[in-house]
Amino acid sequence: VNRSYEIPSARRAEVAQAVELLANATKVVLTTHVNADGDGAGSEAALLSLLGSTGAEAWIVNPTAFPPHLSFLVEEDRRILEAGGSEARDRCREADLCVVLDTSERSRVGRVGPLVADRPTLVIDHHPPGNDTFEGAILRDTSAAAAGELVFDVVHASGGPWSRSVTDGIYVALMTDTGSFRFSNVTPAVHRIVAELMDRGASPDELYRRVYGRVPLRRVRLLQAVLPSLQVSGDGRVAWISISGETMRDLGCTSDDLEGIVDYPRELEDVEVALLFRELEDGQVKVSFRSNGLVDVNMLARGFGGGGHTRASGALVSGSLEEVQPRVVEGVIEASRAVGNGSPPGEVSSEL
Ligand SMILES: [Mn+2]
Repeated sequence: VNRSYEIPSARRAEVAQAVELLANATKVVLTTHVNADGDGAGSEAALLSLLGSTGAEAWIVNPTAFPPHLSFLVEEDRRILEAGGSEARDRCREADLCVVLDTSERSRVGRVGPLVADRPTLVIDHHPPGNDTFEGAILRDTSAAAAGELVFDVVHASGGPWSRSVTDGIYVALMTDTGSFRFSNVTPAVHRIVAELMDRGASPDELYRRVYGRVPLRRVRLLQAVLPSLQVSGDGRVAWISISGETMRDLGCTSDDLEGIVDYPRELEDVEVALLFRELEDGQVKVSFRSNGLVDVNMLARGFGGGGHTRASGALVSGSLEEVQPRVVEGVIEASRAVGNGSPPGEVSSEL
């Protein structure tokens, strides 16, 4: 049993290369995918702080706004630049290194892509490569729970310094990408890293409260409005809820506010597939499919013109809620009946 953290040998060379690139860089732009999450933003905050300690000038330039509830992780607000502005354009043009975090795809960094097109890049990512991958140095490990786990390796191999932004940024990256340390991507290494971050000052209860403990009232009102729509199939294996466009409008909710709602039907005992129906403004219904492992919901969603992962997928179906819901529910109940006690189609990934 390995009781202390060691950088996995499979990525040691890539970590060393990343450390060297960062140590030699003088002007660095950090970026991540559109709608930065805790992993992208936390990893950026940690690297920004690490770069500050080496004397490099570093900036965060994201395709969409830095999440306001995570800006406490960044030491200096002025380091976060608006991608559409002239300062961002200038910093990207001067950069001798662009670090792309939590994705390796050009298409995922939106309008930042063209700004850094001819700059040397270092990708730090835990997703499989797509077909539009940045060229340049890559620190990639799909077995890492978060990009933040790889950033931890970089700081570890650099010998610190372990500033508040470093410890808290990496902690938030791991906490958010692992569903607060409960998804199947959690490994002993994740907990060893967390132990080290706590030794160096990270406070789980404080960081949890800052990230998750500030729920806007509209979210609870939404839950209140939506839970009465919960229905369960006769055999208990399929459960679903629906949200009308009117409810979303009346409460001033956006799709961000729906995060986690599908867990209410999904976590019911005996449920194999959970569905969330959301009526859109354009005469379509967005259907989210979640599987607890036995049913491949990627295949199910494909049957309705969508797709995704084996355990999480989605489809846009034309028609009203009243038309679409019974049709999809019927198809899913049928498919879930057809599946016996086979082996699970796949593990849940970090970002469903
Ligand atoms: Mn991630």
